[in-house]
Amino acid sequence: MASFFEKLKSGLRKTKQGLVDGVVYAVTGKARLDETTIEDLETALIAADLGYDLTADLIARLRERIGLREAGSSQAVVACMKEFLQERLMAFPANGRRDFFSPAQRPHVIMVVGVNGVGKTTTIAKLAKRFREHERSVLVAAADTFRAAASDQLDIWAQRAGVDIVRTQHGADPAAVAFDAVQSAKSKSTEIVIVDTAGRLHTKSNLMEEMKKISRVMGRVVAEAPHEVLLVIDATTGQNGLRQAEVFSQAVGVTGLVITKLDGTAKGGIVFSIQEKLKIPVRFIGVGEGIDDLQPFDPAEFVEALFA
Ligand SMILES: Nc1nc2c(ncn2[C@@H]2O[C@H](COP(=O)(O)OP(=O)(O)O)[C@@H](O)[C@H]2O)c(=O)[nH]1
Ligand SMILES: [Mg+2]
Repeated sequence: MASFFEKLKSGLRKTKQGLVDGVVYAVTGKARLDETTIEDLETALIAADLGYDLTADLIARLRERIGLREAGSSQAVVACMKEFLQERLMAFPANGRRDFFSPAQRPHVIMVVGVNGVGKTTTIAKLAKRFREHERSVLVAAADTFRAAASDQLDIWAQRAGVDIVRTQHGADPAAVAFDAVQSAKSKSTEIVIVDTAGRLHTKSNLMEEMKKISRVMGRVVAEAPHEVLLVIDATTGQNGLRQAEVFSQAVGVTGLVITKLDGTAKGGIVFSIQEKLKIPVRFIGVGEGIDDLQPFDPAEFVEALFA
C-alpha cells in the first residue's frame, strides 16, 4: 500500500504542474527577472490558486532575492519559492496540532461543518477511527437530519469504526440530536463527541442559523462546547472554498480546516490562500476515500510533496 506521502505526492501532481512547472516555464531561458517575466510568473501563480496576496508577497521576495541577477536556471527561483511557501505555512503554529487526539476536556466536542458533498461524514469516520486507535471513547451525533440517507451513512461508518452513535428520524431537530449526544457523553463520561451537520438546507441563511443553534445548544450542556469547529473544504472547488470558509467563519467560529480531495486536483494551492486569508489553521488533509486517507496536516511535508 502506498504511504500517505506517496499518495500526497501523486495527489499534488496536477497542482505542481500549475504551480512549480508553470513557474519554471515562465523563467526558463530568460536572462533576467524582467517585468515581462514577472508578469508571466504572476499569471502562473494566480492560475495555481495561490491567491493574490501571497502571489504579491512571493514576487516581492523573488525581486529581493533574485532581483535582476541572472534568473539563470529556474532552480534558484523554485528554491526561493519553496522556502517562502514553507515559511508561510509554518507561520501557523496550530497547523496539524499533534495533541489533537488527546484533548484535556471530557467530553471534548468537535462540530464538523461544510457545504454538501465536501466530505464531512467521511472525515468524521476517519477521525473516529483515529480516536479509537488512540484509545479514546467516541460518540458521533447524526445532526444532518435534512438528508434522509445521512444518518444511515454515519451509522454504517460508526459501526465500522466501532463507536457509538446518537441519531433520530429524518427531519427532526438537529440541535436536539446534538444536545442529546453531548448530554449522553457527559453522563457516560465519553471522551469525544463528533457532530455531523447538514451542508444544505432550503436557504443558506437557514443553514447558518441552524449551525449557530446547534453550537449554542451544546454549550448549554458543556459550557465550552463546541471545543472545535472543523470546516471541511473540498480542494477541487478552489476559490469557492474560500468563500465558504468566510461564510461559515462568520456564523460559527471555525477553529480548524480539513481540506479533502487533494488527490488529483490542480487546485491544491487553495491550502495556501485559505490560510493567508482567514488565518485558520489546516488540521487535516484528505487524499482519498479510504479510512486511512486522512492525516494531520504537516506544512513541511506538504511543501516537500509539492516540490518532490
Ligand atoms: N477522492 C476523495 N474523495 C473523498 C475524500 N473525502 C471524501 N470523499 C468523497 O466525497 C463524497 C462525499 O462525501 P461525504 O462524506 O458524504 O460528504 P458530506 O456531504 O460533506 O458529508 C464521498 O463519495 C466521499 O467518498 C477525499 O479526500 N478524496
Ligand atoms: Mg454527510
